[in-house]
Amino acid sequence: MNFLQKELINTAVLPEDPEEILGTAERLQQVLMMYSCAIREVKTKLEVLNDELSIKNSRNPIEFITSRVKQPFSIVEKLRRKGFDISLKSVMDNLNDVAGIRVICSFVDDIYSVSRMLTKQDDVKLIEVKDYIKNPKPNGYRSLHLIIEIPVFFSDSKTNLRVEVQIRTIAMDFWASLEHDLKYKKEMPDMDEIQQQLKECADTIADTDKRMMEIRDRIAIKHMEQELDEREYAY
Ligand code: 0O2
Repeated sequence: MNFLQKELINTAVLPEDPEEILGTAERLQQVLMMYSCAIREVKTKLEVLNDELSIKNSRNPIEFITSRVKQPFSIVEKLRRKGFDISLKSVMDNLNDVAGIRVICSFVDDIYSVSRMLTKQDDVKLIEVKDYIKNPKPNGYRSLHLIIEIPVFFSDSKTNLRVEVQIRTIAMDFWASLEHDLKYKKEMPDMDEIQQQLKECADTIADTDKRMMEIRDRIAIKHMEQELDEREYAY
């Protein structure tokens, strides 16, 4: 029995009957493999966009990309929490974030450019947008969330799979990583004060992200002016 099978038994995805265990574990392994292929496809799309834009604009809009396939115990926990059946069909029908990709951009306007360019591709179907940048969460969380669906071609079939894409700046990502740690520290006595400080940091980060774009644009204008001057001088 491998690690995945043990984990599935512990989380009750697998049936009690040992005869059925292998079949279900194999099917789950196959489903998770399909989601990991979907991630690879979306990552390739993002990398292509980044390469093209880096030549066009002489800078990379994407700093880095991370991804994960949701762990079986998190899948089961989410199905339970949302009141859905615990089955493979239910995973594919009801969960949008089994495949997750996080795209970290340099500037806020890069977030929207990347999102536009990805979702206008004709094999990408946009299912849902949550814009936590225009509408931050009360705790200060900012990020653009997209649920997209893409076709993935296997040996004898095509499957449409959903992928959650979270796009944010480096600073927003830094904030979210620290804030995420709070999730597991509910019993801290000074929780309110920490949450207040995190909210203030989120607002400062939003202001800094905005100012960084303004500075970038001023530098770009200066470059253009210098180039024009040099050309005039050359004539
Ligand atoms: P983890 O551990 O990162 O996977 P839904 O997916 O729509 O059913 P929800 O919560 O409405 O559920 O979706 P939403 O708001 O799009 O958030 C999904 C993910 O965004 C979360 O996944 C987090 O990764 C991230 N996120 C959302 N809100 C916050 C926040 O306030 N702080 C931080 N740090 N991250 C946030 P999971 O599954 O909750 O967690």
